[in-house]
Amino acid sequence: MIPDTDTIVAVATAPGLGGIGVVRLSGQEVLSFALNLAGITPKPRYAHFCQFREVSGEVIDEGILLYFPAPYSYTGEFVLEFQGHGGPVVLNLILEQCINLGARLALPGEFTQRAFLNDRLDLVQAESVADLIEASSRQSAKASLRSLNGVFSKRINEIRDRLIDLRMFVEASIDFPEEDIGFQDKLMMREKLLGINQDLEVLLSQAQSGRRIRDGLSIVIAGPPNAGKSTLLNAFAKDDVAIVTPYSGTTRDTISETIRLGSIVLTMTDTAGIHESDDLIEQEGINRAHKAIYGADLVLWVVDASMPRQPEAIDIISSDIQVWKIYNKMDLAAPNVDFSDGFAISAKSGKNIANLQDRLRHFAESEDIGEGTFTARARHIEAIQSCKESVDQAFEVCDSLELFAESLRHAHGALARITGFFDSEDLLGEIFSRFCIGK
Ligand SMILES: Nc1nc2c(ncn2[C@@H]2O[C@H](COP(=O)(O)OP(=O)(O)OP(=O)(O)O)[C@@H](O)[C@H]2O)c(=O)[nH]1
Ligand SMILES: [Mg+2]
Repeated sequence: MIPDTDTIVAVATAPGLGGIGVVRLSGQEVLSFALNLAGITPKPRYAHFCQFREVSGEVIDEGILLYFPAPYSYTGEFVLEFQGHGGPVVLNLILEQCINLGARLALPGEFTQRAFLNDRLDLVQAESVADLIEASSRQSAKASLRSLNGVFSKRINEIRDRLIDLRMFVEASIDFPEEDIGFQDKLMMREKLLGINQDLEVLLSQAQSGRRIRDGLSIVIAGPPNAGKSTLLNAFAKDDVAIVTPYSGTTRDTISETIRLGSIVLTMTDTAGIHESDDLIEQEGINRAHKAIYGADLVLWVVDASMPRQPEAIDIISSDIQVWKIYNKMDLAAPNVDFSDGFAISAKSGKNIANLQDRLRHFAESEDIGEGTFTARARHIEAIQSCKESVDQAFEVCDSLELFAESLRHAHGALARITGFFDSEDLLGEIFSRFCIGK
């Protein structure tokens, strides 16, 4: 793709009132804007205090002018920043002046897209800029910053380099068949592939954890009807978000709420009670409950502690999904009920809810696996999975060099999609259009 090189402009600070507002310009030629608006030719990376003027000479605002010559700027182009007062009218006046002088209003994410096109950032880093801005918890902000600093990209590139290394060997063997590859070579190839496969598995689980940090954990409340699931959601939300009645089968639609526990953000989803039902509406609710459970990071399986023979989660939920058993209505439970395989609460009175929240917070915090943690998106996970599938495929076809080479090529392509090399414009457009304007 050939980068656009026209000069783009946008208000880089958030809309609304603020002490300071920044109008940012990027392009091949920005010095004329400084001359026209501020009457100076700024020194690189020097804070000039000056007045910003309309063409008529009338002063619009005063503030700091900064100039970053290419390639040492955010976009890798020539960048100019007008830092004035943060009112929308003032900032729009500066913006209008820039547009009158020939700049074009930037599209969402266009500054970061240019940084990517000018090799200032790879795609993972560019995405982490948006993730950092949108971070809803301290944990996800820290992890986004690590992605921005290249922690995730470095891991991908290490595996990519080893794939390239193996590809070079295999392609050379195909191109020069007279140098027959022997048993030892094949053994070496398999060993290298095994190493790559193991690293991909680690990367996949780290990326999945990074995805959970970025999106927040998904906690699903499920269980038999009338156990107090909606009451539990309301206790967490500290609000009557879900309808609670004494009747079984009250909840049909899934109801999701964002829950904050200190610096942790969770999405908590209440679902319809799971049981055999002839009611069409209830059946649909139960289908939705199963779907929510399937996508959950953790299921709180709520049962009524005052009722005998409550269904077990294990009969309903696949074993690879984490489940905590919650005995609700402990206030009504017989004195001899054994809660040792779960956690006893009373959602209605709030008893033990604070303890449950503490445990959930610890569970969420355990996602933070230290300095190596980074944020990842569903797109990255799909690409790593697809790379792994091609590597698995390569194992199966390693008797045929051509097929082996082809599988490695696919694996390489899948990894390259993550950092953005060999990518289609469609994908790039899709990613950058989700940014805010001015970034
Ligand atoms: N005594 C007591 N009653 C509770 C407790 N939690 C919920 N209830 C009552 O149990 C009944 C059912 O509560 P819900 O929260 O609607 O139960 P649910 O699991 O969402 O029910 P469905 O949506 O029908 O599956 C209501 O009358 C609640 O007030 C509790 O801890 N103790
Ligand atoms: Mg309910």
